Amino acid sequence: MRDFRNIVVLTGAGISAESGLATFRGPEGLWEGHRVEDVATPEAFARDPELVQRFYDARRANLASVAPNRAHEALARLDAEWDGELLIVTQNVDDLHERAGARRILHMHGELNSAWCLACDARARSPATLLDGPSCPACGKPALRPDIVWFGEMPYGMDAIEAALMQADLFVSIGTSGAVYPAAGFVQTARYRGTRTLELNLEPSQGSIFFDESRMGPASELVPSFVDELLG
Ligand code: BV8
Repeated sequence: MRDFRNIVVLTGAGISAESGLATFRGPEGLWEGHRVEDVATPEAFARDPELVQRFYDARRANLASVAPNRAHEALARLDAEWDGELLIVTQNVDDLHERAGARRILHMHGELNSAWCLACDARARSPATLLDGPSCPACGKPALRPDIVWFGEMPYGMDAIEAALMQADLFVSIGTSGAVYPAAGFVQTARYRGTRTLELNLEPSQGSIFFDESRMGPASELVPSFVDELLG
């Protein structure tokens, strides 16, 4: 574990599960009581903007009541102490990596705490709720949507992610089911380049077979011991 220089970490909803945030693929495929396609698509927003705004307002409000767990804290320690390259690519829209102190983060699916103005394209810290049509801080128009990458929309930072994967000698996937692309394809990009691949997950993901090594268990246990191994 000690002869790596450049690391890419991919995190998913599983790393925030022990902080109390729901993962996506729970029982009967409901997510916070909704089917994903009813709330996380541009079509859903066009069809029923109020339903979608309420859904994200509730998740944004819930952030205040949860805290980072030992897995987020371990990655923040790695970020602080690792003198090689490190990029934490997260599919999560929560702010738990930041609140744990990590810095080298890329939110490829956007963030609950960011709002995107459909009138002027500006992005800014989101007001607590978007339901009552707050005005955009840049242009003043009441045209703010959640700055979240919905299904069918292009994830953020793909060039930076590809560049980091090209340099990486270690790719670690934490708490993701490997169900959503393009994130689920990163392990194959890494493998193709001969990068070592490690999965830390509660159960085998859909891409488990592509990993050199898979460790099963809760992130709050696996991630701290993995970081201890790396930092020697
Ligand atoms: C795009 C924001 C193209 C929403 C999200 C057919 C084949 C291939 C691809 C597609 C296809 N049909 C459609 C597509 C594309 C689609 C896709 O992949 N669909 C899937 C369903 C098949 N992808 C897209 O649309 C993406 N965009 O492709 O654009 C394009 C090209 C050109 C121009 C324009 C566009 C955009 C995808 C992003 C969607 N937005 N999030 C929101 O959060 O509100 S995705 C959503 O799923 C979240 O980001 C989430 O992170 C992500 C993946 O889920 P996971 O994080 O993995 O969570 P999940 O619950 O699934 O799994 C949790 C895991 O944790 C489990 O394995 C569990 O065992 C584990 N776990 C649980 N507890 C713990 C734990 N592990 C450790 N410890 C624990 N305690």
